[in-house]
Amino acid sequence: MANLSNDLESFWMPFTANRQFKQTPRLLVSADGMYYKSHDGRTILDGTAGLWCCNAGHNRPKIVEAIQKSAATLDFAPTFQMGHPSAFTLANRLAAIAPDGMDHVFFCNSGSEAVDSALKMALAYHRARGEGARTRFIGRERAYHGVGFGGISVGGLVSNRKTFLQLPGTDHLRHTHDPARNAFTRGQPQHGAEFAEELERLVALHDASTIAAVIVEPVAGSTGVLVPPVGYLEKLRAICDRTGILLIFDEVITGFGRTGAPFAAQRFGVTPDMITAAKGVTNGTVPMGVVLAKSSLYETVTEAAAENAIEFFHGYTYSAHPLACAAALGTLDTYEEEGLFERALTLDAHWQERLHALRPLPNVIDLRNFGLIGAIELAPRPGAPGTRAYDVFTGCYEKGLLTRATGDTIALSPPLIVETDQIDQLFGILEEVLRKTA
Ligand code: PXG
Ligand code: PLP
Repeated sequence: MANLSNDLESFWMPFTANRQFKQTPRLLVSADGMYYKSHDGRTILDGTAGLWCCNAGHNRPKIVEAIQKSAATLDFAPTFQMGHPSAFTLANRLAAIAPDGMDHVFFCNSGSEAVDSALKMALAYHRARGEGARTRFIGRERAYHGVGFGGISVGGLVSNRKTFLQLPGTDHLRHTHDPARNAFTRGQPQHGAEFAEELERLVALHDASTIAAVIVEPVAGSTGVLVPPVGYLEKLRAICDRTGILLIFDEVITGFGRTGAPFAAQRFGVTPDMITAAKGVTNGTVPMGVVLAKSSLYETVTEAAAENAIEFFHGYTYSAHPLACAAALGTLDTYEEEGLFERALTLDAHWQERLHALRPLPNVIDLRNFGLIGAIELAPRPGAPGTRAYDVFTGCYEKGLLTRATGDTIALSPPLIVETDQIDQLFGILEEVLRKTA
C-alpha cells in the first residue's frame, strides 16, 4: 500500500462496501484523455467513462476552460424568477440535439433529480388537462432510476425495495432479460417484443385513467446492460399513444452519444414524451441533470395556470447553475467538433468483435453489446453471488483497467474517444484476468 496520509474513516462512501474498501483502498488522483492515474502511481485505462459520464474522455481543454472562465465571472445566479444567459443558451442547444418536438428543458443536478422532476411533470401535465386521477407510475423490474423516493419506487431493485419506503401506486413491467432465447446476441435481441404487452395487462388491471406515465431505460445500464428486443420500445410507444399514458425514457446512461446518436430515442427511432439525462451532459465535470419535454407538455402545464402565476411548483437552488451550464456548453462543443455522437457507430464492429471473442473463456454465460456499451455476464459462484465479477473488477484494476461490476456482470462503457488499440488493450487485460479468475 502506498502512503496515504489521509485517514479514510470519515467518508461514508456511496454504494460501496466501506469496510472492505478501507482495507484496500483504490484512489484516483488525476485523469487525462482515456487514462486515470492511481494514488500508487499507476496508469489506468478508463473502461467505464468514470461512472458512465465522461463520454469525451478526461481533462478536455474546452470544458476546463469554460469552467474556469465561468467560475471567475458569475459564481452563482438564482433561476427562480431570475435568469442568466448561459442557461437559456444551453436549453436551446439541448433542444437542437433532442428528438424533434422535444424542445423544452428543465434543469436539476443529477439523474435522480431528473427522474423525480419528470415524474412530477407527468402529474402536473395530467392535472392541467383535468385528469388529476392519473397518479400511478409504471416502472420495470431491474430498472435503476436513481435514489430519490420517486426513482426507487419506479425502479426495480430488490435492495431498494426491501429497505426503503416506496411511493404508493406504482407497478412494474417485467424486465426484458431472456438468456434462454437471447444469450450471446450481438446488438438488439430478436426475441421479447411481446414483453411490452405487459403494459396492456397493467392498463387492464389499473385502468388507463389512473396511470400517469411509464418510465424505462431504453437500454438498462446499471443492472447489467439489458438491450431492448427488436420492436419492444415501439410497442410501448403504441400502447402509450392509445391510452394517453406518458412515456419517459431515462437516458442518464444512454444520452450523449453512448449508443451512436445524441439520444437512444433517435437511435431506436422511438420518441418519448420526456427524456431524463445527466452524466454526459457536462462530461461528468460538474453535476447537472436535465429533463427534456415535448412542447405540448410544457404548453399544457404553462397555459393551465393563472396569468402571472408560477406554473410548475418545482425547482432546485442549483437548477441551471452557471458553472454546470458553462461545463455543458464546453461539452457540447467538444462532442460536436469531434463527431462523438456518431463515433460509437464507427467503432461498433470492432467493439462487438472483441467483446464476443470472450465467449470461450471460463464462466462466461452471456455477452451483450449496443453502441459503446458491453456486458460480460459470469456464472455466479455457488452461494457467493457477485464475488466472481468483483474479483474480475479488482483483477483488472491491478492490471491497469477500470471496469464496473454489477452483480455477476462486468459492464463496459469507455469514453467515446477510445481508439481501436485501446479497445484491444481493454479486452487483452480482460481476457487475461478472466482466464485467471476461478
Ligand atoms: N437513471 C439512470 C438510468 C441511471 O443510470 C440515474 C438515473 C441516477 O443518476 P444520479 O446522477 O443521481 O446517480 C442513473 C445513474 C453503475 C452506476 O455503475 C450507474 C448509475 C450511477 C452510478 C453507478 O451502473 N446510474
Ligand atoms: N432544505 C432546506 C432547509 C432548504 O432551505 C432548501 C432550499 O432552499 C432545500 C432543503 C432544498 O435544497 P436544494 O434547492 O439545493 O435542493
